[in-house]
Amino acid sequence: MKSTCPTLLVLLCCTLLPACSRPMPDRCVLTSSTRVQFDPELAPLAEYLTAYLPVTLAPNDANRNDAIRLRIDTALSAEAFRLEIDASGITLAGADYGGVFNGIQALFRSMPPEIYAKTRPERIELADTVWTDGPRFSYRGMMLDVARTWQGPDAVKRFIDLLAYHRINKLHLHLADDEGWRIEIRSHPELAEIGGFRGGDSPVRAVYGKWDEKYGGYFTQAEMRDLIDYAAVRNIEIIPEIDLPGHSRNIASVHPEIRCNYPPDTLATNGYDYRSAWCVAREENYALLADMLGEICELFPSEYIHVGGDEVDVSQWQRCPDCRRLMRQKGITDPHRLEDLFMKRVTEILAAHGKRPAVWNEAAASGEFTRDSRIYGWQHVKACLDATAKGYPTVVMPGAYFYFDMRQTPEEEGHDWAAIFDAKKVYGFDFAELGFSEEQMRHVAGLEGAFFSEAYVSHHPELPDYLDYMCYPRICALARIAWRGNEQGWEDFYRELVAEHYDRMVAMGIRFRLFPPRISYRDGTFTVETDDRSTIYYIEEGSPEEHRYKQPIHTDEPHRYRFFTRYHTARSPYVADKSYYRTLTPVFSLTTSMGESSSAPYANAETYKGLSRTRRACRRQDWIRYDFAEPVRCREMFLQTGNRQLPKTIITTGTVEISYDGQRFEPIGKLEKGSIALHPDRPVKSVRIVSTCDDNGTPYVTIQPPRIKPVI
Ligand code: TNX
Repeated sequence: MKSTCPTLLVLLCCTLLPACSRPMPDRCVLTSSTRVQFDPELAPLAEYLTAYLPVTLAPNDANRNDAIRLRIDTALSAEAFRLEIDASGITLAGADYGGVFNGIQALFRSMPPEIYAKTRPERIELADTVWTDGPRFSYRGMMLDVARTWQGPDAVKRFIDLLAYHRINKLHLHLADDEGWRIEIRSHPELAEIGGFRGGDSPVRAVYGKWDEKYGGYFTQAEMRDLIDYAAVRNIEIIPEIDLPGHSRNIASVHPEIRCNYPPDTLATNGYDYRSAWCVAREENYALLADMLGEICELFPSEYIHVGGDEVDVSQWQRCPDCRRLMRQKGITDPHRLEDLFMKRVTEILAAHGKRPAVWNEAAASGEFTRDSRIYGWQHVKACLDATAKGYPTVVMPGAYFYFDMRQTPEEEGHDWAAIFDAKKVYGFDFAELGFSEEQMRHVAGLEGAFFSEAYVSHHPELPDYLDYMCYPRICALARIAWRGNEQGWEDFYRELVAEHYDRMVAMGIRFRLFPPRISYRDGTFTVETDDRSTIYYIEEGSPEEHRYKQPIHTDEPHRYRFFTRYHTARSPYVADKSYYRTLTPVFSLTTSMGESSSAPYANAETYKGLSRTRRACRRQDWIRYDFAEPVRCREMFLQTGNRQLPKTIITTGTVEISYDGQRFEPIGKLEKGSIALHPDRPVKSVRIVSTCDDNGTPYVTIQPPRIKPVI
């Protein structure tokens, strides 16, 4: 497939081809009198065009010379298109509906970026072009987790629009997980009516986000049907996921009987029930699964239904007398094989509705799983290598390259379990370098990015800032390599991003992330530079006020400055001199009223090497205490409960007391999202966090080492 970038074509035309040096009126010009003609099955696309361009529909008006003509040309390969623009108008032929849609996106890219703002400019003039192109992979996906952070129909439509501009053609919707159930099931309305809301008086506990309030939501089937249609117009297939048999604490809170049959160990954990998996041996479970998956199969037109299969805690099955009996009957000794049995039953349910299963890579680890399935390789590259080697059609999405809930530099927000990476690393994903053979490549269905949303919960879910910042421009890089590959090279793609995609994303209203500015601090002077047309700002410690950076800054207190850039809707992360990040590690001892976990003892935090955990959840009046060997003088002391940047396993509400002599304590503040930043004016001997909540929705409290900034 020949592919040519539009700027290159414009340049080529204008320098080499006489056609383009014709006077202006001879060019293709779109105005409100421009008509769109189309083959009947392309009607939704003609309609789609009218939202962006100043054109009107003209189904039976052939041969007008100012028309846009949308055609099917079956000689092209799947999803490919040929776009021809000249003075006679625009002819766009696609192999199929998707091909024409992809051609429309190519057409948009040869227009001023404002068209994405749907302002329908009055006149658009276009250079002559012949552009033939088609995708590298038939599967170009993005996963959105609406289970952890609920996002309603409007937010998902916006997300779909943005994906469509990038020619992503699959939206994998993570609809059910431990923390939320987001789709109406008519035969069991309680699943969504109860499971769609957590906290407050819901049996679904709050583990993320708000604690004293019941909140959430779910899609009715009518809303979902509307979304499916909306996506289909934009050449996007929605693939639903119900995560089974693990990640099922939500449905187990609504239907506790689906869990394994043994008394849970809830005493030491203040009532927290660990059990999150469906019992494999309980026959009634398959009737419930048949009901709910049956409705999912009827609702979603996708060939594959994603049924999860990741991170199953098999210890629940090992403790269950019924599962143990089943293992003996079947002659299995490895409890992981129970997942094969469960998935086989689920596959039969799907097959009865003409559907195939899609699963996370763990579900196919034994190799027993049906080859009719599609595997989503997420844990690491090796999981993708293994799945393709076994011959499974595989969606490649290892977390270290494609999980956009990962943070992008160490100081930013987000997870870090898979890697810390930005769009450059996404773009650099290279199958050959990573060891995929030609035979394995034949089993690669395509690529997918993912946005898991447990770290989004506290970011005003109603605002797209965090979602956009985490996803863009990483999705631009994903879309490019899924469509074309990365032969163009990073430097060139980066220049294209800045010169073209940035303005497009601004017009789309995306609050995307800019790459950080380059800063240097030498001989008492800060110098800051960018190469992306952005404006540089800085803030000084102790004040939120933003200042324009206009010239180098002279200071002998470099730790007080943080720099960042803005470009319309976009912004970069903060960057600072290394002195800003410097911390002290004074000797201290940690004690709590909740006991010490043997797997994450106090010593982890005391040595500043890791995190500690308590043995149980917190109750009112429980405390955590830090005693420093010597009083500590500092400009800031940050105390944190919970995992870093994740509102989970925290003390949800509490007060903080400080002592300068280790004996007399005085109140100094309240926890916010499990943490507090103190700015003591005297050396500190001890601090104490006191819980004001009964239960924190998780089985323990996590304690981080204190982060103490020196007085400089
Ligand atoms: C792993 S991806 C998970 C999710 C988390 C995600 C966070 C997968 C199949 N399981 O439950 O949300 O990491 O990055």
